[in-house]
Amino acid sequence: YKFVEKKVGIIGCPFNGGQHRNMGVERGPKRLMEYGLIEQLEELEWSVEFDGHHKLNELRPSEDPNIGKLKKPLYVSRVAETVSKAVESHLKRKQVALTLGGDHSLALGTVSGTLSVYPDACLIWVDAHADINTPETTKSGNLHGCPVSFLLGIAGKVPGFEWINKILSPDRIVYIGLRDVEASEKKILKQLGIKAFSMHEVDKYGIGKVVEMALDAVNPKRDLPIHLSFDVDALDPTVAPSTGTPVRGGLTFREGHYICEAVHETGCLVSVDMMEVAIPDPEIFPDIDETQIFATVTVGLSLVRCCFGETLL
Ligand code: EXY
Ligand code: MN
Ligand code: MN
Ligand code: MN
Repeated sequence: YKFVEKKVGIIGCPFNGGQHRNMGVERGPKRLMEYGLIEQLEELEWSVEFDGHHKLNELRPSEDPNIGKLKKPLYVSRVAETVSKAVESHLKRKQVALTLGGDHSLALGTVSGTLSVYPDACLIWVDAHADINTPETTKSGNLHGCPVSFLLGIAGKVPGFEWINKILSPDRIVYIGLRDVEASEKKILKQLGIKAFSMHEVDKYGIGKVVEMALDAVNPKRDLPIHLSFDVDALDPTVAPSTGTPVRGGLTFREGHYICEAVHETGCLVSVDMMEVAIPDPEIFPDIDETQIFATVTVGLSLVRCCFGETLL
């Protein structure tokens, strides 16, 4: 490993404030841990540190009015700042930071934390969505659709978010798996010249070539630290049905795993997010059953294991 020792710090983030569906993304981290994540990483000979799930609901302000369209801006910003410090502290101890979500607004914190320890890190964002709306372009007002714009410094000033000062350059981010990108977001991607491999490119070139091109774009010499932000909704809903915003036509089981295996092989991985695993209440979402939840949690775990060196042979 080029930057870390064989140690991982797990940051459990039961949080749903960046979105409005009541689907239970805040229960993802606990379930991932209950299914044996620590043991699985230890089996791969990692030394694991886990100091319990963060009590993020305690950071919920009593008043949190919308700012423009943005919903729960203060809650999201406080949580992300806390998460950023947690990631930073694990990275400073030469651990890989592994953050379990929770909704993807958490990446405001995880990526900021990574950049504060590794300012030249690059970001691989695996998602059905680009999550690059700005406070001006967002229609939903959900901050899990906006983290990338804040990280790039194109969000403008929003009260509460002043702490975000580590800015990611547009040539250090690459997307894989996109298929539900708003017109406003397409415009931003174009304007900034951001490299993105949608499902169209995955179909055209195959995942092997796409990952190689993605790495060549942001990390040509394979000498920069990598932050991998994996939104489980990048996978096809037949593979990962239990997530807040599923979109048809996604990555297969193997394509998702290939990404994690190839990123692991670079030896550059310093920070991983596994986000948007949802555990819905059967009363509210009767269409999602235990089998689908099981499939989603176990695929999340096996993606993580591949990031930490699990191989097929
Ligand atoms: N683009 C939509 C929005 O801004 O609300 C949908 C975003 C979904 C985000 C999910 C987590 O990746
Ligand atoms: Mn910790
Ligand atoms: Mn996302
Ligand atoms: Mn998504």
